Amino acid sequence: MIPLLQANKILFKYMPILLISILVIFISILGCTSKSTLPKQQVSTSTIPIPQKASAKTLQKTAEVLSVSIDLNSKSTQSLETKGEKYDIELMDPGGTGQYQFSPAQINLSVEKIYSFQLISETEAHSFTIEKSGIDQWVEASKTIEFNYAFSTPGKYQLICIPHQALGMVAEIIVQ
Ligand SMILES: [Cu+2]
Repeated sequence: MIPLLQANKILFKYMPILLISILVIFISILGCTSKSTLPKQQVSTSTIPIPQKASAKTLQKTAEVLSVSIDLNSKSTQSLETKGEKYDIELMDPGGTGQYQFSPAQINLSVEKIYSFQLISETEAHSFTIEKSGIDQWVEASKTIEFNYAFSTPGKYQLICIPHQALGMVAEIIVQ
C-alpha cells in the first residue's frame, strides 16, 4: 500500500499534465461544438428587413451611381447596362472653347440603337437633361461621364443644360 504522503507526491507531480490534458479535451469539445452550431448562428430571415419600394428620387440617384439612365415618366426610352456605340457630346462653356453650348448642337440617333454617350464637360458643371425622357445627368466641371441609352420611339427631343438653358445651352436630338 502506498503511503498517503507518497500518493500526494505522485498526484502533485502529474497534476500539470492532468490539467493540460483536461484543458486540451475541453478546447477540443468546444471547437467541435462551436463548429456544429455554426449554422444555427445564421441570422433568421425574419429579421432581415424587406426592401421597400424605392422612391423615384432614389431610383434616379442609383441610376446616376451606376451610370445608367432610367426612365420614370415615359416609355419612349430605355436604360441599358450594355455598352453601345461611342458617341461624344461636349458640354462647352466660355471658360473652355466657346460659349454655352452642346457640341454637336444637333444629335442624330438611330431608334433602338444602343449608344454609349460620353459627356465631356469643359470648365464648368453642366446638366445633360432630355425633356420628357427622365434623362437628367449631371457632369462636374472638367469631368467626363458615360451612360448607355437607347431611344425606342422616333422623334425630336429637346436637350437642355438646366443651369445654362437661358444662356442658350440647348440642343436637339433627332431619333429616326
Ligand atoms: Cu451648362
